[in-house]
Amino acid sequence: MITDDLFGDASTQPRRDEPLCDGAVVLRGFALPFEAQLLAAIKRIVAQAPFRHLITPGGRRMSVAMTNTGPLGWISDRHGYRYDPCDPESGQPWPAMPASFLELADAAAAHAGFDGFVPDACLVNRYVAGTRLTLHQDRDEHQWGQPIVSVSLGIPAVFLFGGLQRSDPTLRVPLAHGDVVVWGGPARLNYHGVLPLKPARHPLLGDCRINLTFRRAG
Ligand code: MD3
Ligand code: FE
Repeated sequence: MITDDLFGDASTQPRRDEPLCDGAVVLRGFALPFEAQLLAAIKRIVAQAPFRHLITPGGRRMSVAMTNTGPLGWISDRHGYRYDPCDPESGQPWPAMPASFLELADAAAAHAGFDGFVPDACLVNRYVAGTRLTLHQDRDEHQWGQPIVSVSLGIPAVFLFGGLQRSDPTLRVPLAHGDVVVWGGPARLNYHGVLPLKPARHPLLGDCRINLTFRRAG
């Protein structure tokens, strides 16, 4: 891949694909060419729909701060989890999905063998030191035939990838700035989570990690 040398850190960490299991692949550094556009777009989204800590149906405040972009946004409150076209904080539609987001999600899905991925929801998760995401399944989307594309930006995290039962053993996958994971087919309903983040600093994102999760929800 002749583009490897064009992207700073990527020249010491060449782009490579790491299959995790049947249907899941890590694309190291795949988002780096989109970095500037993604960060500018995230600023615009957050100005319109600020990060907030959602409450779980059990009444707990999530340690991850979230917002959304696209026709549908994932929300949680005391009534349960669901996708909604409007931000409950403002009553307004979620900010429109930026073109750079759609381009990256489509390119990553196609690279992993899923042609024609058109996400209608992008959950934007913000982590700081200590933030974690406990093991869970993503079951709120009806389109289980469509992949999920996840983009990691900022400080590193360790992703936990389990099986179809919560008690199955988990694989630990370190994810760095620019890494993209495409989850499809058989891996779509596997339990997964994120270990508590260690304090760190990233030159562009400071003390946080931002994860974009693209889905077909409607
Ligand atoms: C594997 N987010 O928002 S993204 C989530 O880093 C979520 O913010 C994590 O889990 C994060 O629901 C992980 C990667 C991911 C997303 C969905 C999956 C992995 C997945 C669905 C099935 C299997
Ligand atoms: Fe998830």
